[in-house]
Order: sequence, then structure tokens, then C-alpha cells
Amino acid sequence: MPVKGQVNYSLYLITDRKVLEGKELLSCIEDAIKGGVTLVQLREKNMNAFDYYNLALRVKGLLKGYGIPLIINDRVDIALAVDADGVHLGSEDLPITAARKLMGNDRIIGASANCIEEALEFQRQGADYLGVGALFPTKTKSNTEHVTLTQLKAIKEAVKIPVVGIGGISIENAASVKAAGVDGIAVASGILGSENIFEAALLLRRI
Ligand code: TZP
Ligand code: MG
Repeated sequence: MPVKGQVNYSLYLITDRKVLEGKELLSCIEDAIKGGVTLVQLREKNMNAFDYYNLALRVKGLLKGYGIPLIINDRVDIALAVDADGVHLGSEDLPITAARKLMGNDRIIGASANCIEEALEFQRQGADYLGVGALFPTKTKSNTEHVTLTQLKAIKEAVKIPVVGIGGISIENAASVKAAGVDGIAVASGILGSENIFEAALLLRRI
């Protein structure tokens, strides 16, 4: 497991099989890693525990070979069962404090925040990083609240933990997110929905 304080959040891949158009998830993740992705979140919204566990195990095996940490979306049980590096929690998931009891102090707990008050509260509860967005229009997640780049910058300045921008980030707008001073960008369709996944990751990593 990586030392929590040394995790590189700069290019955080969020998986979404819907944009892959039939391509195999693991080989797409591998292309993205070769392009420069530094962290991977397995995000499955409609999968039973048996399938989520087995998929997570395979992704964990792939990432291990590259030394890339694995974060599991929503499910503390799956994260622990596959010995993932952490979990990402939103407002409908286990509270951070409850997840921390199960996960211990060495694993990463990330939380979604979209205002300063939430960001400070999640930091107080023990989140290790914050995902903040949606910064731009996105088809990957419905019912997102819009967070402006000005709000993102204010959140980054208000907290001590790492902050990653998320939502509709692409090669076209990534520099504007970086200018807000964040620790990284979290990207799904901007990488996995690209014709050339390797190149999209490479270009985003350069930014
Ligand atoms: N949380 C806020 S926006 C978003 C999530 C999971 C979707 C990110 O996906 P994309 O395709 O990079 O907009
Ligand atoms: Mg969630």
C-alpha cells in the first residue's frame, strides 16, 4: 500500500464502461496508465457485489504491476475485500467516520464536496482528499451540481488535504482547472471516451 501522504493525484482516472463502446475495460485502463494516469478509481453503479468484487480483483492485479493505487467507488466492503488502497464516498454512501472505523488509518478515504462548508466538514471528519465538481457539463454522472473554477480555487485554499477537480474535464479545459491550484484532475470520458486513450492520458498528464 502506498504511503497516504505520497499519493500522486495529478491524473486520476475514473472508470466508466459506458463510454468504452465494447472495448475491454482492463486494456483501456492499461493504455491510460501507459499514458500517465497516476491513480485509478473503479466506479461501477449497477453491478452486484460478486461481479464488482471479481472485477476489482482483476483491476487490482493490473495496477499492482504498475504501482498505481486503486480506489473503489462507493463500496467499503469491496475495497477491503480486494485490499484496495482506498474508497471514494459521496452523500449516499457510508459517512466518512463510519468508513474510517472499517478502513483503518492507512487506507485512503476520498469524499465528494461541492462547497467550502462541505469541504471543511469532510476534512474534519478525516477525508484524505476531496473530489470537487462538476466543473463542466458531463454525461458520466447525472444530478451533478455545478461548481465554478472560482469556487474550486476557494475550496483548495480553505483546506489542507489534496483537492482534485472533476466533471467534464478534457484536453481543452484542463489547463483552466490546473490554474485553480488543484492537486490533480479526475477524468472519465475525457480519457476512456477518446479514440486514442493512451494519447489522451499523455496530453492530460503533460498539462
Ligand atoms: N462526480 C462529479 S462529476 C463526475 C463524477 C463522478 C463525472 C466525471 O466524469 P467525466 O466523464 O470526466 O465528466
Ligand atoms: Mg458514491
